[in-house]
Amino acid sequence: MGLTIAEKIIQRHLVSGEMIRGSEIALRIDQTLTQDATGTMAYIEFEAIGVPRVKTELSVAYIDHNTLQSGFENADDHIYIQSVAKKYGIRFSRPGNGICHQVHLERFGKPGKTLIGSDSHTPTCGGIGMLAMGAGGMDVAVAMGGGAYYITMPKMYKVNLTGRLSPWVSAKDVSLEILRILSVKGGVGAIIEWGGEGVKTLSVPERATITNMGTELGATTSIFPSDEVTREFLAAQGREEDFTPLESDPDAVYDRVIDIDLSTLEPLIACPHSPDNVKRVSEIAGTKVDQVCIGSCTNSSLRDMLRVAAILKGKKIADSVSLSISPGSKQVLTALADCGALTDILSAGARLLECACGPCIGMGFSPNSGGVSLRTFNRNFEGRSGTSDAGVYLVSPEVAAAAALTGKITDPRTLGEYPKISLPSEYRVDDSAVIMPASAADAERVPVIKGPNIKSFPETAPLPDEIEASLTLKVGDNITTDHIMPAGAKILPYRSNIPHLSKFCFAVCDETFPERAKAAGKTVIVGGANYGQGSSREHAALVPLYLGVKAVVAKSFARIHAANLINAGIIPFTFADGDDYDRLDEGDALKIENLHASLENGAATLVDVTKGISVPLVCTFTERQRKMLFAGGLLPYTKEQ
Ligand code: MIC
Ligand code: SF4
Repeated sequence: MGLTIAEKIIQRHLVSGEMIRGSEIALRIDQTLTQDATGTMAYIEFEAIGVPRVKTELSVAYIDHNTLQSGFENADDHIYIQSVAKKYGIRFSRPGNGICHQVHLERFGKPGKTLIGSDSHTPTCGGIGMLAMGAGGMDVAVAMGGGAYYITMPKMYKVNLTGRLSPWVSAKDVSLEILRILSVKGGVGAIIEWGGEGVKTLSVPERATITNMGTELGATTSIFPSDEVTREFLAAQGREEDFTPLESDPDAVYDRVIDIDLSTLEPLIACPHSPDNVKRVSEIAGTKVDQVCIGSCTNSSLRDMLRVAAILKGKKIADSVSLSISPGSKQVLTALADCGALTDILSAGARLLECACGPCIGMGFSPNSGGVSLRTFNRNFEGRSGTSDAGVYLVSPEVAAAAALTGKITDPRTLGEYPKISLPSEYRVDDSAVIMPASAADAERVPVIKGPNIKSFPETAPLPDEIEASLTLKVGDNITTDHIMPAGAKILPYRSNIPHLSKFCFAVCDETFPERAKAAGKTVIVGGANYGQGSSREHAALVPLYLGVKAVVAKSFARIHAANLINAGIIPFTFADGDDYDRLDEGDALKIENLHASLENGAATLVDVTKGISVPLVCTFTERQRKMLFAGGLLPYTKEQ
């Protein structure tokens, strides 16, 4: 039987398990990346494991999420990360060098290798044929220490592309089309391989936009073949030696095949508040726009920025629109400056922001109240922009630039001829903003610098045999980690301070939750389908742990969040019968007995003491996951080993 691209990489990296869909496999990890918002915690965890040097081929620590430094907190985090990186053999990408995924794609990713990153958009490097996955910080810490990364062997989906994109339609529209077809739950448990003749028409940055946004499908990752286009991109980055060709076998077996004819696609738009709420731009054209933001790890490549510059050239943006541009990396920004495109962008009236995540994670540039914001980003969850009643729409750079000019949602095809751009055959390579670690011989003398904002890890304890807790919070379907542990400029500086962060837990859903959870002592949360979608932030598990959450009972879970809960020693139970969700209410007293035996058997009974009813739960975990839960999480489990 032939193999898919992902199966080929998995086969070469398999440490244990078998490539049987649905069973647990362990993978050797070649590269890791972290960003600052999840990195501080990941490195605290890495230090707790007690390994003197990272054991990966390459590990990079990026600073890109919180670069505002509105107070000492983040500056302290950055210095901590820099010092840890230097000591333990990790490259440090300075703030300003760019967004982790964009920089990693440009400078470090390699076809055929494995990468995990403490950020859910790590699949971006799937655009050059890497098996790249988002993970919790603790999993990244373990991988840096030489440990394997455990996943459930995913199903294999294939998207067959034919044709070629029409003018004014771009990779973002392909992402939105697949979200329209599959929804934010449709990729859960699957790896999505992009293939077919149409692939050849897509450049690496376009492919990376598509693999980046595969995260919004809930997919384990997305991957493109490594072909001539990949070779040319790596050669232009001065690293052709990193190229290896990679394609699936003709008789590879897929669980689902989806056909998309690129030439039939139109400009699309994801409406508030979900990336899968997709419409045609032409359907809602005319809606007044207040703000346009161009950037983020989805659409900040030189290709995207040159396109925007060409559309804006010689024109002025509408008076009523505020336009921000954040190039994805220093390389992109300098290339824009060198060729004069930056002047075209600025002359049109744009505001230039740093090469960082910025508005995507609510770090400034929040929309006006009730405002309409068009963003080339990947997530438009409620409140994520920092303005809870704003309407955030996700669009391509073409649609964003068109709206900036007209002040309305505009089908860009009405703007006339699609301006041509050409990408350089050689990028200006300057890695001076990546600081190399100390040599192994010098490492011992390098001090680790920890400021007062860096608090220790919340305490975990071995699993008792019984949970008696209150149902402190009941939430609906598709709860994101932005609901559980919001980010944004006010909160992000405290990513290394769990006690402080806990004050904002579930603030989007119910501001009283933290106090009520503390008063209850022990809490069970009840959720709907796809609980924990979105970000990889393990804070969405560590903060509940700190607040006394013992278990989450939901209709289904998103992959990374379920892993993060287990890593934190919190049990993710699923309802045996989803209808039981309706029988439980906030405030009920709950009991789950015989936990150890239940976990061994894969089934538990939740007793609602208040109502006098029993609800069957499913808890089928692998042996390793059970051991982790018994030990109280991944850290105590790793130390036990
Ligand atoms: C996001 O896009 O939500 C983030 C911020 O990049 C997160 C990571 C984080 O919460 O720090 C992600 O996607 O994993
Ligand atoms: Fe940064 Fe936004 Fe990308 Fe997350 S999605 S890594 S916040 S740019």
